[in-house]
Amino acid sequence: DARTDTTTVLRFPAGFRWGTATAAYQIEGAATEDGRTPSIWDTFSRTPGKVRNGDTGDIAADHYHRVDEDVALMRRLGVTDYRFSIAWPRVQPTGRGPAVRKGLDFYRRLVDRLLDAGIRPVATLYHWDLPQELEDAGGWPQRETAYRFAEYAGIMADALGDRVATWTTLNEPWCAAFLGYGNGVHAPGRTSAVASLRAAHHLNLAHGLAARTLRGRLPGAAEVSLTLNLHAVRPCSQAPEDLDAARRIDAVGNRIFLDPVFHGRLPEDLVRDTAPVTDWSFVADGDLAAAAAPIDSLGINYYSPSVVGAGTSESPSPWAGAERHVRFEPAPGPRTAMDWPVDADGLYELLTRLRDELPDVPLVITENGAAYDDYADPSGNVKDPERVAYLHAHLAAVHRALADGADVRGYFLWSLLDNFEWAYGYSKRFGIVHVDFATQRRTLKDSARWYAEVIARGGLEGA
Ligand code: PNW
Repeated sequence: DARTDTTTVLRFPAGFRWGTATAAYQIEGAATEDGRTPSIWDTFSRTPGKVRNGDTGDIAADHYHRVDEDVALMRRLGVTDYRFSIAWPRVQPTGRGPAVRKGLDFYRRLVDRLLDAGIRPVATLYHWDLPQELEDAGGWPQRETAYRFAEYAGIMADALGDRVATWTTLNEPWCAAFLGYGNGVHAPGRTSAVASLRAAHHLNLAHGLAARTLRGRLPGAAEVSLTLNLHAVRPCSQAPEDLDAARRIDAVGNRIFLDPVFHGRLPEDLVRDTAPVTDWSFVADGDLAAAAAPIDSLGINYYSPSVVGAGTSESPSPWAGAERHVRFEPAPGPRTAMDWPVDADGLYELLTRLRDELPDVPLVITENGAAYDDYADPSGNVKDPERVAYLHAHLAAVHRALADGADVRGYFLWSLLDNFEWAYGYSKRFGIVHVDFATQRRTLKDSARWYAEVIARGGLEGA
């Protein structure tokens, strides 16, 4: 009887998908096994000074050898979906030619285990681990890489197309292009504004070509998607120059992907802003139409908002064309261990904006979560109260957006396991399951138990 309940429940729609997310390089390890060749992240992490403490993904959470245990963990949590990524250099070591059977077998086994456990597999084809050979041939700034990606997508559709529920082409092309080729804090560590814009364009093209290939080869029920880390950007004041700074970041952070993928066009203001950097002559006839291949949903990764004003950014900057016009302001309030502000309203703002701008596109939160240090209490329970508070606030924001008409279909918590956090190595823990990297022992944190309850209840306990 609801009237005798002391708490209200923020209930999510029936059929809402509750998942966790990971990425291949961050958890798999087994970097040289079964024919896998180096990706740009192997090269980058082995280059002194690039990753904190010299950490690499050589072993990571050893997921390659612990698939059964990790799927069993998810079954305990009761997740309906699992988002993982496929390591391109495991499947197609040179980025060209036929697939390696053992590489495919690993993902076949993972998908079989998931289906046995009643968990829907959601596969991402590219979560930043470009085969090094393709980088040596020019990487994402080269058009050829887009064609190679579409071919790899076709290989995966043929191998697993009948059993993967959702195929995501790319994870966060903004990071791949602008952190990888713009400010160089991610692999391959290049610092060239024009290279970052060329990369962004070829990632859009790669997405569209792959989406078309997938659609043509998959059974009707399979979904095709793309995941973007959209920037919830706020001007620090309503002064025209601060509004213009926010517009510039929206152009080179958000609309640079949204406009090609959903409207087959480049934002005019982006072309103007970047005129000092490039004339965009690398965009060939038909590219933007190709980028706009129909897809079934949009994945959104959200961690925190950005507050900007007129000024200049650090150099090298990831903000091609905007670096001499925009300054990022430290946001007020609490921060996570990444020093990222905790601000769930940013997620609500993003979801309601997309409700208005892309009313026909179903939305999925494909990543949300936080890095915090955890600690064991005397009885050995792993406590992470800040993470529970973060997750609660962000799910409440999703619920509010749903109530206000945003078509949000699911939520994937980043991350299932503590893992290799890119340039921060193992120093930042995003997992709801603690990993002791010396023993590879997994222990549920309080947040994992909390999330299992949310899933079982189909919603959040309110006040
Ligand atoms: C995302 N930034 O990365 C990735 O998809 C995950 O693999 C990652 O572990 C997670 O978020 C947490 O970092 C990002 O600097 C990395 O703006 C950096 C940024 C954004 C997203």
